[in-house]
Amino acid sequence: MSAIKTISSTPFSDQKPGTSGLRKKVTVFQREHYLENFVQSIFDSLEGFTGETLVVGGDGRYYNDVAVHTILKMAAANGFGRVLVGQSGLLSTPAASCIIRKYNAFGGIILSASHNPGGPDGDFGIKYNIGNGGPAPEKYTEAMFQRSKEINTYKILDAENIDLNAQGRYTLGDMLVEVIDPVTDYAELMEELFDFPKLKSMFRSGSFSMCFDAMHAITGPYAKQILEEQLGAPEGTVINGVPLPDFGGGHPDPNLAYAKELVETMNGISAPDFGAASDGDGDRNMVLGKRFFVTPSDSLAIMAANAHRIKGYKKGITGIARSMPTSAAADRVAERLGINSFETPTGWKFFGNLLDAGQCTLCGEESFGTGSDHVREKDGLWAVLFWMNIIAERHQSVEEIVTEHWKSYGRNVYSRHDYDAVDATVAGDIIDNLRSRFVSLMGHGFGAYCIEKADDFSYTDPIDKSVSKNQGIRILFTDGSRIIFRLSGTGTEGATVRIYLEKFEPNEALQNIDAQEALADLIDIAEELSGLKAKSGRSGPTVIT
Ligand code: G16
Repeated sequence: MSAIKTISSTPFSDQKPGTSGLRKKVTVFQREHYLENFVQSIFDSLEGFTGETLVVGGDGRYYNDVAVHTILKMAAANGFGRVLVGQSGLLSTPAASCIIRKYNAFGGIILSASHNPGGPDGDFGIKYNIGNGGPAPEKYTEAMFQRSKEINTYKILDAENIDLNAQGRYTLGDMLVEVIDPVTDYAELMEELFDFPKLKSMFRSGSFSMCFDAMHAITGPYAKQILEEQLGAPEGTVINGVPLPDFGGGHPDPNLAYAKELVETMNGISAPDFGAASDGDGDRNMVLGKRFFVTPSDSLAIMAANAHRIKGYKKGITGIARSMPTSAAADRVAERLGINSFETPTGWKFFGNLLDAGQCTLCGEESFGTGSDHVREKDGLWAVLFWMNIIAERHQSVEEIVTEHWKSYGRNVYSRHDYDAVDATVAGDIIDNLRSRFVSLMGHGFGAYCIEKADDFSYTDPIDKSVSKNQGIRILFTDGSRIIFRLSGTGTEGATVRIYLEKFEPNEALQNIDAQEALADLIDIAEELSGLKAKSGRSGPTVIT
């Protein structure tokens, strides 16, 4: 009989969850009691889970295995009845969401720092998802933070580690542990939503080729099974398909800067028809055509405009939600379809209530995230299959699909400039300074541009009426162009300042212009307003997407 031990510890002051859970350097999580304190703070903030089911899994990054064993023993000591855990402790974020929903679990703990680098000197993260499968809303994360500041003991079972490498049923104290295949449930859901026979015949006929870059992260096994085994894509379609604890030394963020191998392939002379990548935990996606990049904002709009062609969405979509910094391209589609459109703060947790209430079907963010009501997380491979399905239905190239969309709706030219690891005080001062000038900025002209309004985005959730303030500085121009300044909530080093730039181009003749060129004036205005380069001593952004 294993004993439950109560261990004394002292609180840490820095366990405040950010945009998506608690993310810190691995070395921080390795501090004595650090992980345990936070896990106990999660459990102490929840009610009514005795005997219930918890889902546990992570993206396989360094420290995943250690953390999973600790969480299992703490779940047993705290009274959970059953844990479903992915084999080897692996679950992609969307798969975890799918499994929580499918098996009516009480909630889930996902171990990931998403797109942040991994390894002993990299990042680690932990987040709690509620019973709808989605990230815990702010009232939960705030309760966890408050608890973490006062916690002085945690409970853990004194037991041997169970073997997570073999599927099967085990017991830990009174708790049942089921080690499950991480891919099966997710793959079944994808087959319900998309026309697998059609995708299969597209590969079989040789009329379609693709490259999927799993970036040595969690989607490797998912993409290999679904694309290569189930849909018959040639072996080698999935590159970097073996998950590694340090992502092979790479930065598992599917964007033009970090998905280098894929970008080179898609820019080559013999580029396949379609390119895609997903991130560390499998919830982000990047979509590319031959020598053609689809911005995540456009991707959401195009998916919405084509949803009626896709098996799982034929009945129609009720609405589209996007995060505030995401371009307004999706709003134009919602308007034409006569359906709801929502503008929420950054963070997938803000979509949960809208999805649960049936107010929207598709959601998306400029940060390479798209998803729907099939789970309550953004979903990388789902978005890739959605695009493949659009291509199968329309028999057009990615570029043709995007440019036709622009022709029909106009183009929201868009770009994001990131300044990573800026001194946190400097970054905070820049934001405070902008905030203090809202009134004087209104009516201010910069060449052809005139500021109509400047504010700090605030959101009232239409369902539970909760209010989230200070969600990003918006500089809105009279012609509909926007510059947004925001501090990232997912970085672990200094502050990451994000500048989001957007301009609407209705004129077809001007739509094929390079985004940086089209946005050059707004880029200059952003510097004039913020003095970011001058104050941070940087010559330019770390990453442009
Ligand atoms: C997380 C959130 C997203 C958010 C993104 C960027 O993504 O789930 O909703 O858009 O962070 O946040 P920030 O701009 O604050 O860094 P992920 O993929 O890291 O879980």
